[in-house]
Amino acid sequence: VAKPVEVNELADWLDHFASRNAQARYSILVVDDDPLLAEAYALTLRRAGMLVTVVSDPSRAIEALAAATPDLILMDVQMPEVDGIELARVIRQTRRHLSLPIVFLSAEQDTARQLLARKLGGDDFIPKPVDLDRLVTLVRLRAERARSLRAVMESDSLTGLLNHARFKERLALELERARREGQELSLAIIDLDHFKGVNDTHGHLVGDRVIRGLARSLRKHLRRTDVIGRYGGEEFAALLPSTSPEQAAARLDKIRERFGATPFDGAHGPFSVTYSAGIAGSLPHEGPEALISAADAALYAAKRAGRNRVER
Ligand code: GH3
Ligand code: MG
Ligand code: MG
Ligand code: MG
Repeated sequence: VAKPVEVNELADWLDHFASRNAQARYSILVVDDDPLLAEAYALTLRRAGMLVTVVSDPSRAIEALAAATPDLILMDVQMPEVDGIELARVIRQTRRHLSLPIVFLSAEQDTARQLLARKLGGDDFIPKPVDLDRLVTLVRLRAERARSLRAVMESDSLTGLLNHARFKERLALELERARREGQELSLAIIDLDHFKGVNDTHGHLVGDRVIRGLARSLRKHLRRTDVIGRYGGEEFAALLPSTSPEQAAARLDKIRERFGATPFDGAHGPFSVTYSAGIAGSLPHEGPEALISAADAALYAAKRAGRNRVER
């Protein structure tokens, strides 16, 4: 008999993000008017496994940020024409860059200026000349925390999965990638069966626990590269890259069996819940909407055929 689902979900998803972060390559934007220094920092960070973009002309930093959002900006303070502190202030005016860590590299001794730099958007000061070990450690810690924070902000608060908006963004990106690489991609939409009855019988708090239990099951039994979202109330979506609809259906069916055998503590003792799922595979000339519609139609067929099943 399987153990009841535990409730300590926050620790669970923070772990999940941490393990993702452990594998992540942080992308760093280095802004320093001295090209030799900038390259020295870049080399050090690249050796530590990070992806580094160097901008020696600070007026081009905004351009670089428009092209891609890095995990962190490492920036000189004293530069001709553009002042690093002023640049940080401008960067902070963009909503998307509100939580982007900005670390200053500076020989600035004036504590009033240092304070101003923090006030206008800087997160840290690394004194020049820079201790390169310290640079790597600080950049990594800052980038890691910023990523975790962003992941939590973009996730559904009940389950820690991607929220609806973020899932759809990822769907568009992954479809694009699959097309470029000539790979298959499958979408599953998963809906709990007779969930209204679960709430009515056991109450909403128990219902919430079931929703978290399914989130946990999906995370545990899908691959790390699969993308999972809470699509609606008791509805989930999973994106399986490099997976045919047949393979995706087989996988969701195995998870369905396990999940359906998982007991939850109910008002009158243990009970279990089932789900239905619809699967669709991407077609070369169709966009995200067509894929969602096809998976939805398959889900509807699974419901009509009696629930507790996976259709494609
Ligand atoms: P079906 O098998 O056809 O899917 O039946 P169902 O009862 O699951 O479907 P329906 O869409 O009629 O009901 C979904 C229910 O899910 C209604 C709503 O109260 C419940 N629900 C939605 N979001 C949450 C949530 O966050 N927590 C809880 N506890 N219940 C939720
Ligand atoms: Mg300088
Ligand atoms: Mg339902
Ligand atoms: Mg539903």
